[in-house]
Amino acid sequence: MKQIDLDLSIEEQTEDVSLMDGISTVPLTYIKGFLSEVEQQQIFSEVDCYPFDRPIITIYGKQHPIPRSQVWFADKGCEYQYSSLLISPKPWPSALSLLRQRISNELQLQTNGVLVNRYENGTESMGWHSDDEAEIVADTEIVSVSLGAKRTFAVRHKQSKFTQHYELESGDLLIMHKGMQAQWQHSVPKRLRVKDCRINLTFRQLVVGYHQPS
Ligand SMILES: O=C(O)CCC(=O)C(=O)O
Repeated sequence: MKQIDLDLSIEEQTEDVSLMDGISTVPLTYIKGFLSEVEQQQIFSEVDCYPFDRPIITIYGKQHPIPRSQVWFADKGCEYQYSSLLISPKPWPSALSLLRQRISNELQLQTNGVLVNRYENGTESMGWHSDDEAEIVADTEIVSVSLGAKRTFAVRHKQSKFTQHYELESGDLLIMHKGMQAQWQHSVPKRLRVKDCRINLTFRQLVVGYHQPS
């Protein structure tokens, strides 16, 4: 993830702009309320035990903790590179393993890792980026599931800058399709009025053994 994660002290004021350059369709599928209340509770009851970390990354020569916490759960051999850090996979917790199975059965999408991001409140955020790491299997979908506080998910076309906002609520699911990472960026801007925590799960398919010496 080559992202600019500057922890700006003000909310980012992004505006939706109308159709430009013939770009009308963001390559996304948005399913509201994919998770039942019970599934949400199952995940919430585990989340406090997840081994969250707040990696320090270097931006323009200065060190910054990322403005949220995260943990990477994945199959063996699925190391994940974040900025210059190589993150080893932790074993799947049971509720996320069940959700991975549901995504496979109902959406026919195979994944072998999930990045969990925890935004304590609206002061925490994620900068503009694409999930275009080399270890992600080319042209595979990325499935994003949200829990907890409602937050804006912003997408922006790399060339035209056409921007679209989705107000994601607890239980919502997004599928980022082929073309999304090559042509678009996404972000979770600060929202200072949001006081509650949000959890986001992005299920991905990595090339097994990509970072392991042969
Ligand atoms: O929190 C979100 O909705 C987005 C997460 C994200 O962009 C990522 O994991 O790459």
